[in-house]
Amino acid sequence: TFSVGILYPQQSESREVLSLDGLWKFYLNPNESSEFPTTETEWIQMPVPSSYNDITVNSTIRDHVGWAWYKRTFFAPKHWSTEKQTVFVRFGSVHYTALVWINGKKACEHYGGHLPFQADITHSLLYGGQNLIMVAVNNTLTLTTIPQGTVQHMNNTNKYPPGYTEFQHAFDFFNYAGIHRPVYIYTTPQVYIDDITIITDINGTEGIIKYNIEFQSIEDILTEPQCTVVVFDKNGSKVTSIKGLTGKIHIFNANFWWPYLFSSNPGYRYTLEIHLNYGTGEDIYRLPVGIRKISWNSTTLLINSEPMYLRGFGKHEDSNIRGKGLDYPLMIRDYNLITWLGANAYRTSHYPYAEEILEMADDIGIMIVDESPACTIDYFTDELLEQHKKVMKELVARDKNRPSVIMWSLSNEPRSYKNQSGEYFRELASLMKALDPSRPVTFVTSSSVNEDKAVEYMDVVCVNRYPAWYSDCGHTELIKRQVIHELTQWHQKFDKPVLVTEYGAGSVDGMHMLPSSMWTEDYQVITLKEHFKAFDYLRKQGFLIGEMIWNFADFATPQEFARPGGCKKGLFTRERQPKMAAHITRWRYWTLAQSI
Ligand code: GCB
Repeated sequence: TFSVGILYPQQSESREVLSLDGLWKFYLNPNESSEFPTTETEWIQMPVPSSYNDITVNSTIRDHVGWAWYKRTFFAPKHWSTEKQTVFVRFGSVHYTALVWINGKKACEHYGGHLPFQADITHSLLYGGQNLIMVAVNNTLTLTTIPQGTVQHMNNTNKYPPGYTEFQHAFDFFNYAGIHRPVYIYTTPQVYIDDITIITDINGTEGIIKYNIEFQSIEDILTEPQCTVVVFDKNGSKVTSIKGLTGKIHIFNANFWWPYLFSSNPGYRYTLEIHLNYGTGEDIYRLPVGIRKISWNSTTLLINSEPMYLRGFGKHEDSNIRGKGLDYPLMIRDYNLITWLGANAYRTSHYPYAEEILEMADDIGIMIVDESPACTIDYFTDELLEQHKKVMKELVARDKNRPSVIMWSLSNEPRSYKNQSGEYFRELASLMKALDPSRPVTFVTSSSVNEDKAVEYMDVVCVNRYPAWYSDCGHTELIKRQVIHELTQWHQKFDKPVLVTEYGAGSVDGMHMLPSSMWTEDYQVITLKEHFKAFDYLRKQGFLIGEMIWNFADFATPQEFARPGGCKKGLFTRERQPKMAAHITRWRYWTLAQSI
């Protein structure tokens, strides 16, 4: 069967889900081939989901660039063979290239991390018996992958042994690799719901849900299946129901989806219970839906016609030991810290985060700037553009129904001062408008106002800037002047709302000095405070739509002299304990929330 949808696997009356998370066997391929490991291969234990890099004490595994193998066995229940159905294997994400085999038969290939993919494995399984799944993973990046990277061959034998290579990338986070998110096997009935697209709108107190349901079938069918959509409120009471594969649902006196601290009932979602009937068969899938409408103009971003001010930060999927692997305790700890801070937004810097993480954002009411993995693009080629478009389509397919996603970010800090970047981003922005006209599109610039070639095609200007850190070191007294001057210029030149997506300073937790000095917690606090002064001035000018600190927590980077054990610009340590900066941010964000 051909599948276009990438709905999250869900158990229902008609669907079974089997988790393949747990311990897999792992083997690092020392050479550059993806050939099947031989029988003498020594497999070690590897948890899934997790990055493989920091699990062992072996720097060869930590720093590996190339192929790695995963395998495990599982049973497919016997009754699956007696029912006409499709069985899929679905990966939340694998870094970066993934080849998957079931019982020695190739199931699929996928290029690029951070996004889900799946394969129909119905005809490869042994039902009522044991099955083997093998996954080859390759974390090599090239100039035509998203993101970009290079492998350098070092030929100077005075310095390097023969065959010595060095992997390089321009982005500032450790290139973690492996099976990073949950792996599921799931079943669908003969005729099944393949995809759901919803667009919501509001009209006074009325909520409108436009929906469209795509179905697939194992065999050709002669008539259209019947579809019934039943809407439930948050308490599980039935609100209304409607028939048809596509339609418009009206909810009178609806509860809208609002951001955290904006309403007493943020993150409100209804549930659409979709019944797809064909003959005696039925498929049931439940989709939570937040009703909200995003609009924007040259100064303001609005949700449900109310102007929004984003209080947040950039984050990373990063923590000790598991690297970028999805970790539920960490995820909930992070959301507890986010609400403790009084934040209402963050950017998924610099790639799409796990679906489980966005699900929480929907639920709590956190506004998400949903960023693609195209971090720090340097060489703009047609081949890369094609790859970038493919990634954006996959991202929209995955996240289009999420109320938390309020903006798409095409890239972080591409070299947008280069001439070719203009046409490149013009094309991407128009693709996004075709895929989803309901959300603003942006990318995050670090170019100067006068040199940037791509911001003009965006709906919102997003800027990363580090006064008194990457320029004028030690001079926090310059921050207010520089921030006010630069952000005003961006708005005046492009006539668009401005969002500060990164600013801040590094601090080694526990290090203090008065007068303050770079890398101390004191310096980080003063840097933030000086920015707050500039933001307060700019908010009165009316075009600033939010402030985001870099970064929520300290995170791992490649080894570098400017990175003492990673990037230290976190409000929290990598262990998620507060630095001084977290307390003043909390003070500011709660004050802002109450004054809005
Ligand atoms: C940036 C990048 C971010 C880095 C940060 C830094 O501009 O967007 O990925 O981590 O600066 O700390 O240097």
